[in-house]
Amino acid sequence: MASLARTILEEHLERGELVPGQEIALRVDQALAQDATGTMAMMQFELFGEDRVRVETAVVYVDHNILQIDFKNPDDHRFLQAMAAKYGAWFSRPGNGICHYVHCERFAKPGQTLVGADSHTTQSGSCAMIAIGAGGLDVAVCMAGHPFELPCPKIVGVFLENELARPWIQAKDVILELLRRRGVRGGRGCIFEFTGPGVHTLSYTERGTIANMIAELGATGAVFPADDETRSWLEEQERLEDFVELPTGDTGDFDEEEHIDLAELVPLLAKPSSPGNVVPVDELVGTAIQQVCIGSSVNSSYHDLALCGAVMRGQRLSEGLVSATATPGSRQILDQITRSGTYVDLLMAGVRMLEPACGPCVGMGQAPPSGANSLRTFNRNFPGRSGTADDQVYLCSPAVAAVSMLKGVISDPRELDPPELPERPPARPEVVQKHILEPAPEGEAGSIEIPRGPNIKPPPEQKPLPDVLAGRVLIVAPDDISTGDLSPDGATVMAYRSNVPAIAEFTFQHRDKDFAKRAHEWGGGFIVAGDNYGQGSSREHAALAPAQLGVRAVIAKSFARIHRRNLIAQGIVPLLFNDGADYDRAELGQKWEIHDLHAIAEGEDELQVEIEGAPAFTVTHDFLPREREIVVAGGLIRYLKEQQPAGV
Ligand code: MIC
Repeated sequence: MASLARTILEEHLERGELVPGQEIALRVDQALAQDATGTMAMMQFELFGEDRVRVETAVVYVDHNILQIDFKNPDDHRFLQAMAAKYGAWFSRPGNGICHYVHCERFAKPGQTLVGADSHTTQSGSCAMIAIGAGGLDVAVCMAGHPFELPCPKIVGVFLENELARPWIQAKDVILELLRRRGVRGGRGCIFEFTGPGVHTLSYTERGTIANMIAELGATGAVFPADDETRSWLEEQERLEDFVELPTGDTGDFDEEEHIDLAELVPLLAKPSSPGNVVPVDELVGTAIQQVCIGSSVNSSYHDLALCGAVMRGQRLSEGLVSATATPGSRQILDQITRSGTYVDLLMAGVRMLEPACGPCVGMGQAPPSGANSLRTFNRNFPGRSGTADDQVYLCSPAVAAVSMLKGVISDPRELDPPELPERPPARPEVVQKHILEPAPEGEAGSIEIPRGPNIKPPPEQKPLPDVLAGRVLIVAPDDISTGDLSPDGATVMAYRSNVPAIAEFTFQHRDKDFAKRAHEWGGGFIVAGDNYGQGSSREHAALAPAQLGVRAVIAKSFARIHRRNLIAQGIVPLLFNDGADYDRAELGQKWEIHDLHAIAEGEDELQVEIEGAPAFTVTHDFLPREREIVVAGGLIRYLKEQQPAGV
């Protein structure tokens, strides 16, 4: 019997064999995009000339760029609303909630595949589906009816034993434990399938927390069983008909195994500034904090907020804090916490109540003071992501956040008596569903005009790849460069997501503010980097922006999954050092030449890099068969155009 993950992969396999590392293509049932990645994705979809999306379900959410400080973001929202109506996608209005959360509520279906233009699309794995984050162009290609290509993942069976010592030990501690063991590179090329007796003790939203943050391990996805808990979740969402029985348990065909005793876990935190920097709470107790933020897609469930509300009931935020915020994951959660009294408990305690959206998690307001410690229940703490360049963000569970908020220092919740939780009011799905707009009927869709504001610029045209690339080294970057380093988070920069020439000016802004200027002066060049280049988000702007500045190759020790593919799709060649020691020879401004790039399509695996005034060295790559052709074509759009001249 095959594992659940393999069963779903098998049922969706359009090309290839399920052998880890080999190229496969999967039929896609569902696609999602959000406003920060969606404008570019939808404009790329337009290039395919399709009248309607060609997946069973496509949803466009507005949840990221929701600060409307000028015309740019609302212009994007208006554009997306019209695009969704015209091309057959559902449109989730701003205020409905965070895409991952709302998707789990309203669309996730056991046994299906979902590809989404957001790295935390993995959250829907909580509903026994294969849910994968991808760049906007890859999602557009799926929406146009093509299968999703990826290297076949390994399946890691995660066996859970016993039960969490609730309320103080939470699902966040499970995923932080995996990050403590494996680090931010430890899940690359893997789908984590959760199984064992302990898995059935986890609530649906606890599973969502774990599936969401599996992205922080660099993983392809996470999958949870379709069991009684899934059935009750779907029943409460008035979608019981979406439930299907699927195989589960130890099927003996996992490529690797992890074993976690839930009863043994302790509260864990990720220190600044990496989700992989995990330590037990004991090591940090007493650390001063100036801000606490509860929420983000990973920890904004009813229970997450209810626990915080119960801890804070009748209390006041510590005076040491500059601010504290709470964000519900969706309008349904907002409705539930309003009815349970949690909203008032938090409000009266001095917590600032934010609307259901990504908010401070992606630097949309609520930046912490300079150099201050900010404690957040979020999924990422890459440097500068909060909006403050020298931020010190710690990631933790809602339990740790609530107790620390009370005390003004990082605290161990186990020192407090568990509070009495309010009764959970039943969910009311119509609260959100009413504001998810249906696409226009096919007959009417053709006449819908698409309004394009002045900041909405078409995707840059892809250019052919020269056989020889010559240029200077623009930066020698360290390990674990995040896509936030490449294309920063926050209200100012993200407002340019629909305008590649404008957003390109911010490339590497937090690390090297002269990068864009240098790239202009030198007419492009090479990026040299260490391991795990491009970790974190799915934003293809982290590839589009350097491409706009004339970068045609990145030479690194290794790449993060989504970003590697975005580079290929957007016409930048991701090359690997054959010998990692050659990284140390790279210097800013050195003149490099790479020859015979076109030979990659003919099967060449090694290329020579000549350095002016120094010995040459070799680089290699890990392209899948079709990727060799995409790279040489100069990007995915050019490749598809060559394949189907009439289509794209
Ligand atoms: C993130 O959490 O990093 C984001 C912001 O949701 C990104 C998407 C984006 O940059 O628009 C992601 O996870 O892919």
